[in-house]
Amino acid sequence: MSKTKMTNNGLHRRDLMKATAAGALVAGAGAGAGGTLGIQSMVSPARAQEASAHLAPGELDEYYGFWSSGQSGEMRILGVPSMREIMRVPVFNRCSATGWGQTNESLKILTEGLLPETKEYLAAQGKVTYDNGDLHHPHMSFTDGTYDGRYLFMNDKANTRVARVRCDVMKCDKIIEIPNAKDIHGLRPQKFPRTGYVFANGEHEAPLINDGMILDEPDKYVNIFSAIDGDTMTVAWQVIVSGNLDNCDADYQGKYAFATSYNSEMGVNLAEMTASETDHAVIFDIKAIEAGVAAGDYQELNGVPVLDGRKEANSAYTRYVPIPNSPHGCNTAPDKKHVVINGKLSPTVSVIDVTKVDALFAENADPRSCIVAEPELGLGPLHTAFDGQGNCFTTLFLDSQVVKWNMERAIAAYGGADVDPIISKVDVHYQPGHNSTSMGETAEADGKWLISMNKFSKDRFLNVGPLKAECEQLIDISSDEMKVIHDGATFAEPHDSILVHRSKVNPKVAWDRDDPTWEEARQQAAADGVMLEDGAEEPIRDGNKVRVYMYSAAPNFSMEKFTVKQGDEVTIYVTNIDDIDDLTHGFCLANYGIAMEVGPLATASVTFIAERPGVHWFYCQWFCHALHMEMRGRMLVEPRSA
Ligand code: CUK
Ligand code: CUA
Repeated sequence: MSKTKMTNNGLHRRDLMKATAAGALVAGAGAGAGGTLGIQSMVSPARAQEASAHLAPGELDEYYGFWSSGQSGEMRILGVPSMREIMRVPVFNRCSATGWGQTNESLKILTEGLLPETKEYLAAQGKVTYDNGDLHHPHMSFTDGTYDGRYLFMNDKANTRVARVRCDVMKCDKIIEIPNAKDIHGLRPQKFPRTGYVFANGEHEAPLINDGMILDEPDKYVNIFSAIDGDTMTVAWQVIVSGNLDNCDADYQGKYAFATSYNSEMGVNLAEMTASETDHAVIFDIKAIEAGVAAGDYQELNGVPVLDGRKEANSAYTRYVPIPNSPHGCNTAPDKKHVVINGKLSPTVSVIDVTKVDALFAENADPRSCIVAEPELGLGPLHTAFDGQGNCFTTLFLDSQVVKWNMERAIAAYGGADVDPIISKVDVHYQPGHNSTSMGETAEADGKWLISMNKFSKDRFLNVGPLKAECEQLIDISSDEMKVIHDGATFAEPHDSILVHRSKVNPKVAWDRDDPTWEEARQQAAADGVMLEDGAEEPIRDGNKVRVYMYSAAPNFSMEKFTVKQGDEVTIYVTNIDDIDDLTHGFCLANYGIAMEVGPLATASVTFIAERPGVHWFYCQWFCHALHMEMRGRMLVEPRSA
């Protein structure tokens, strides 16, 4: 029998007293001088915020949530806190609705950044681009430590690409394949002074020149860290590193980038990869690397300066901070001072103080001297988010929990003080990976909401068969007692999200007619003596190439029919001259496998071989008008023999 008295509900009496004392403390703070509010009043601010998550029909969310979709390859936009999915933005996938991957405009973006050897490989498959991707990390561009609403950047782990989405129209405008690296995983933009660089981790190791001359010789494999110029979407420089790079982040000073690195063993199977108890956080000195590039201390490979930052090279470019044990997440705190390295196989997170990083580059420096805290939080810490008030929220994959802990207390405990950094834990369902807080990866973290992105949903939703959705939970973090207030089901498999205050984002309601997206269409039309928004009366023939220019204005296409010959290469340009809010038209050519979205004032085009003779209806596939069903016309294809 324990000496500690138990109360009826099983709580230790001591714990109950502690809870009451904490409650009194918070109530006192909330009520101001002389306040004597009870538990009920202490809880009510949180309940008020909880109520604000339930938006009435027609009410708008306070935050844009930009979501990855993992192996679905797209980016998604949710409203937070309602968790309503508002839009899907195709990026690395093929989209039936918008024609992404089929229109000439999207194919230009999907193909122009591919490496020559990739184009060759794809041509041998009868393809011009990949049609899958694995999009893990969507992050917005920064200016002076906070989101600036210009761009979102995101990685494709499956095919080693990085994409950019324009926030003014929420469409992807650039995709590049990263040479030399293998399988881009962690991705973060530079926070200061601006983006600037987009840092991207090559996760998987391979020979630097991967032409088959080196195969099963893992000791000759390398890993590559890339800095991409976010304005031009070109690779500025790369650094060869030791170990597999996982996640990354940047500081608020513009001096350093950080990456977690597992498999310091450079093993190629599970046993080898997890043999060592210690792996690393790799720190990249941006100025030193730029100076190295300027001084010519690199080899040029595929047009990119590649510097040697391997551990054994002991260069001025990198430092390797020993971290237990296969660390995963890498998160810079809004205090602009601390970077949290999440232990994954270790129950700890390691906190780097960025003001102690300069000293790591001195001769014989202790490589762990930048570590100022290493709290033990629970099993499987993967990612950490922040509230801007000195508190951190770490997902515990194995424990299926999120733990709230205090940075200053963790630092004090590491220094020997008898304090527990852990404030509270909450169960999530189940096995969380990333989490994100409102504005939490910026200096303007506001501590309102936390999303826990859980890998398993199990019993949380109606059973839909063996393949189940993931479960994303909205957590109210406005008080120390974290409260799960919403489950959201999502399809395969969002890894990461950011919550951006709506004041940072201001998309257009219609395209600008001079948008660069359809520059090639504009030039071709000019060469044909046609204005895109006026269309042409008849198809314009140029040998066996036929160009059809039409405009759409609800509920009509400007052509009710056009005639081509079997075997012609036909390009159809559709310009939507409706400039009304939300008046999107589509163009679907039945039994030709063709469909595309044409937004207000946009032009879209598609090219195909008219190999099927006969009558083929084209119709508007975006419900636009009471006479939407009538918005159609005929393509007449004369048979070759005629
Ligand atoms: S990784 Cu997926 S849970 Cu790709 Cu950001 Cu950690
Ligand atoms: Cu235009 Cu439906």
